[in-house]
Amino acid sequence: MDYLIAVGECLQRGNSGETRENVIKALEVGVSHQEILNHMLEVMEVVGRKFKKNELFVPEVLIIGRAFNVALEVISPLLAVEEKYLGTVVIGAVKGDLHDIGKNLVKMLMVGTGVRVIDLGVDVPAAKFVEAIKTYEPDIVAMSSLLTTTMIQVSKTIKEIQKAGLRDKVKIIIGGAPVTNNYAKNIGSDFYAIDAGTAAEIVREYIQKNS
Ligand code: B1M
Repeated sequence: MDYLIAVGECLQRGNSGETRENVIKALEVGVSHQEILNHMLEVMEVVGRKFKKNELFVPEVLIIGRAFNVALEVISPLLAVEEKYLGTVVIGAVKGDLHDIGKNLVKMLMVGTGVRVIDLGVDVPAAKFVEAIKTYEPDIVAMSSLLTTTMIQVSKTIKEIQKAGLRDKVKIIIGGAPVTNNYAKNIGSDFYAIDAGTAAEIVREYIQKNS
């Protein structure tokens, strides 16, 4: 029985219990934790691509993301700190915005690229983003806005990051239904992503080029 292949198959089906079981069995027969993680990340890359092409839908991706996190809990203690993450992303829905389904999808697919994602949650004021940059020193700050009325908060947050002298230290990616590429350019964001798959791809490319 190839437990590594089974990990990938169960993960793709979103079966948390079986994914976890096969991760444990793979470790028992001597597959390295790094090999398991790499395989899981490959699966998440496929998931991201399928989601982008509408071959997978929101509930499926959320279930697969949960299975990924359950399996990651088994592997995490085995990963040395320095090999754990390729980079760090701080993510949140901006002040006044309580929508988190899209943000959580973005987060899950970003985790699937091998980065550490610090999730600040919803209704995140600019000051909290600034504080998080100081604390976690992320490579990228990701902001989600689902309301036309909260788009302005994305711009305000970028200004606050600038005021705090931290703008050069991070790249910024923004998205959410009312946000557009033009808006992103106008307010000085580095990247815009129309959906979670694209956001994860942008992060993957940036981190790979700069790590
Ligand atoms: Co609200 N809501 N909602 N809502 N809600 C919308 C967004 C709305 C379009 C509905 C409508 O009127 N047709 C409308 C916004 C109109 C506008 O401003 N243009 C709206 C409104 C008005 C409101 C309230 C004001 C309603 C009220 O109280 N009068 C209120 C505001 C609350 C607040 O935030 N302060 C409100 C409340 C809520 C609920 C709490 C009930 C609930 C949220 C639950 C939750 O998130 N936990 C809710 C929901 C569920 C929706 C709809 C129905 C679905 C949103 C969703 O999760 N979509 C939505 C209508 C709709 O979209 N059909 C609506 C699925 C999700 C996967 O898509 O979040 O767009 P989405 O994410 C996408 C992309 O946008 C992108 O990737 C994802 C897909 O891959 N993306 C990013 C998102 N973040 C990104 C970040 C990135 C990159 C891409 O980089 C960092």
